[in-house]
Amino acid sequence: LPLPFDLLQKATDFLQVFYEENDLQDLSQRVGQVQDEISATGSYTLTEEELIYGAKIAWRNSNRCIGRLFWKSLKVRDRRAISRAEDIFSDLMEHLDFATNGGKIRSTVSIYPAANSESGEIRILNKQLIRYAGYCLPNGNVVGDPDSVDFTRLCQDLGWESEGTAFDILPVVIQVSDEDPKWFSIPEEKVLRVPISHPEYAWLESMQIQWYAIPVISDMRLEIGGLSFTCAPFNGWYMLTEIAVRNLADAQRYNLLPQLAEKMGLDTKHPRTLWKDKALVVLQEAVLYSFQEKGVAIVDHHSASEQFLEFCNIEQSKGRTVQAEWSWIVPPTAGSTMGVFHRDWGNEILSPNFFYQEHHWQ
Ligand code: HEM
Ligand code: NRG
Repeated sequence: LPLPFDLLQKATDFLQVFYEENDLQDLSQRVGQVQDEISATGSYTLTEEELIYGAKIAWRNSNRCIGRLFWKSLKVRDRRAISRAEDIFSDLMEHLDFATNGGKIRSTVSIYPAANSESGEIRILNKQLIRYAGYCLPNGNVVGDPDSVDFTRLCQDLGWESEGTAFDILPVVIQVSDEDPKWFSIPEEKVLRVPISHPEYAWLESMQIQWYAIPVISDMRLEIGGLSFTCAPFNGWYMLTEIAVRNLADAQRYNLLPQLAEKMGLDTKHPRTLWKDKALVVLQEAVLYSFQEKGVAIVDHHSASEQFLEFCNIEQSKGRTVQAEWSWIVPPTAGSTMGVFHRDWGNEILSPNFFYQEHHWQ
């Protein structure tokens, strides 16, 4: 945790931006108040308005996010009064309902109490609220998501049991300060799943592929005005390539391209037949079609690229310089067909922002 002097500096920097961007008066009065609070208690409390706007700036400042055009419409759930693991879990289920919204996904962040020198910190140990388990078989093969194997083992060590399918939803594991972590199963009705089929290739449905509707990142630290919200899960909607090009296609993830190419009758003996490229396009068509059929929000990478460039134009017109990490912004397929490929940006880390934090279970 920052020293009181650092904290006051960071609080002041944030409040300056908050007051300026919202045309507010009496900044110095508010800074004085925060200074008194820090002197008396070692920390301070953001007003609800400050918290809401701070979370929106954190999204706007996320250098790796291509979805930032919509930063102002982020729904911020102020949940700083909830601190028991059981209560956090049931509130997270409400986050899922609200954000999923039957497929009309609402970008949402839920903010639980800030880390504090007395009460410690609250952590969700999962990378995302909804994610598939991964099981390593004795022969070395993996059932499910290989990226979840270690975390799945942790859940099992805590006493979690499951069916062992390729698409088991992991439990949510919550740790409050130095208590033992507690796990909670997500009721099936909280999880919107999208079965993947293809408008022309009926055989694709028989592969029984699926993905979940909503990515809720649950392991990042939200920093606003020097305060650390170590439990602040957020979601938007998916970009197509995240699911179709990475999660389902990466060799170290679901690795579906060889199976797909086989069904398509492609020659997989030699890379120059471009069988991977062809299978990748079919998988993208299928994921896009399936989400659209189910009425679940998703953005293709070409539209996302245009939206991001619009965000850049708006920011520039407001006198702000966009910071962005090129290698994360440019989508993992068809790169040079998109405007973002032909641009570059500074990559300075501004605050408020979202940061990685140690996974202290590993
Ligand atoms: C990263 C898209 C909403 C914060 C990303 C990535 C994509 C993306 C494609 C790269 C992910 C990867 O390669 O693994 C979108 C879309 C959204 C959206 C389409 C729809 C609204 C949000 C929201 C927030 C956010 C609501 C926070 C309030 C971030 C952050 C990262 C990120 C912090 C970096 C994650 C990391 O470093 O692992 N986003 N995003 N995004 N996004 Fe967004
Ligand atoms: N690539 C990850 C999700 C990372 C964040 N992506 C978003 N965030 N779209 C995956 O599960 O594929 N968001 O807040 O919408």
